[in-house]
Amino acid sequence: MSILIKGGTIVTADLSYRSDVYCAEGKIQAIGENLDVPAGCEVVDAGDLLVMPGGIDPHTHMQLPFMGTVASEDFFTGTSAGAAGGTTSIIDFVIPSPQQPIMEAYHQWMEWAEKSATDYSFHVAITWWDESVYKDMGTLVHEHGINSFKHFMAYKNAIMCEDETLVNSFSRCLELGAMPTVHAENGDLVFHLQKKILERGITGPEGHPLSRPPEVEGEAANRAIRIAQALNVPLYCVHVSCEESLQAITRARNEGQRVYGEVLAGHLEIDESVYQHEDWDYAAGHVMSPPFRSKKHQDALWKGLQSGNLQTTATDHCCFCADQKAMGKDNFSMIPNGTAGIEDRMSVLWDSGVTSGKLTPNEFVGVTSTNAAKIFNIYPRKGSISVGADADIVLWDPNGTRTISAKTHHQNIDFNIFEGRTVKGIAVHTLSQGKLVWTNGELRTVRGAGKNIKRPAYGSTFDAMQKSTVLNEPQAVNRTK
Ligand code: URQ
Ligand code: ZN
Ligand code: ZN
Repeated sequence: MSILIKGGTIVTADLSYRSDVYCAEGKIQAIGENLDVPAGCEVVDAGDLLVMPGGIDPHTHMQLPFMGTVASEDFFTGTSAGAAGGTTSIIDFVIPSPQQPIMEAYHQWMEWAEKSATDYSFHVAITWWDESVYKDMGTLVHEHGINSFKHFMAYKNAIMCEDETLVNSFSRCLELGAMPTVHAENGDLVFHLQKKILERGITGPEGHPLSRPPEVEGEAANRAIRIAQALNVPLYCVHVSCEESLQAITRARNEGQRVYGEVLAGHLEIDESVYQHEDWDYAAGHVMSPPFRSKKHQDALWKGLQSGNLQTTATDHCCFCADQKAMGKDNFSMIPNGTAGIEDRMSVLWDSGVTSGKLTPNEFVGVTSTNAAKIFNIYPRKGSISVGADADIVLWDPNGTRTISAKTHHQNIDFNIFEGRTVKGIAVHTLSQGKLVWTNGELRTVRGAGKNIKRPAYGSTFDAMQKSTVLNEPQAVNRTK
């Protein structure tokens, strides 16, 4: 099976140029003009299209058991919907229940993910701590290609990490050369505020953002950043939603600390007025954490992306249908948190970011694919158009348009936060492992075709950081008397 992508303009994170791309055996075999290809090679006419690395969504939760239910999107339907929008790889999350053996949870998620249509990888959440967790983190890094560990600072009495676990796990990450990541909201504050708001008789979705104001996120982001600084370990902040977190990240980065920030397409484009909507289902459909914020924060997040203080975009694709959201009909804190995004992230970002001039096409590739590949140590296998890279490619029509709707999307959810929005910038063809999985509006994904992507521990970055930690080792004072 080989494919020649002919007549397109290659757009990578660092340059744009006209050339053809020849793919075979799942890899990019050649880039150039007048390429010599075997008889029978399929030719895809890419004239007027941009040839970009397939999107990487570093934050999804397919079929996540959460808040008493299970996310409605599974690994096959979710990766298929991603392909329809130009995304060809996901990094999902293994989230052990507290006291659940980490390796048991890992094997469970690997089994669920076998049905994926495109490639997948995992962050593993550390939701509790003892010596077995310490050991299992080593097994995951050394034997299973895991190089990132997630820490939920929210969700008290469930998967929330106390500071002691953050310190233990971050320290272990440094030993292993793995990236710690955080969901930064102060879970104790959320718990307290939820109680206060419910006591005031506010039970609807409008209570959700009231219980998670920006300072609740800013405090946790800053705390995680300072813990990482004290331990001399890098840090990746997921779904940065407010100015306060961005300021904490920017300050750290300006002081040379290795901190990365991720922003969701939803947080860039959807504002908090959705929670005031008179229709309960509509407001509840937007309940996710951190909540959507005011325009002030959206503007700050865009500036974060433009300035390079935020490096990646994601979706936190975690789908719950109306009947599931209704579990919180009388109490907003029981509404399963999460919504969709994997199919629309790239079009929304192109429509808002590139057509407006906020981002160049090259920067668009950086924030939708290449930066995540680099941060999570799978570049240039992923996130590049280069010989030897996986042939994960999206042929993008910068002038094509589509109108987003739950009635037509491929996501397995009855709601879409971008409902009715007509976006410019669409995926015309998507290739995964060198095969067409989306072409001219038709999904051609195959259940189980996706591969698990092993991500090696970090070498140089961490070696230097580990050494500097040792070099700065405080020396005992030699007191002779
Ligand atoms: O917190 C997360 O990232 C998961 C549980 C998805 N839900 C959400 O509201 N973001
Ligand atoms: Zn989260
Ligand atoms: Zn998440």
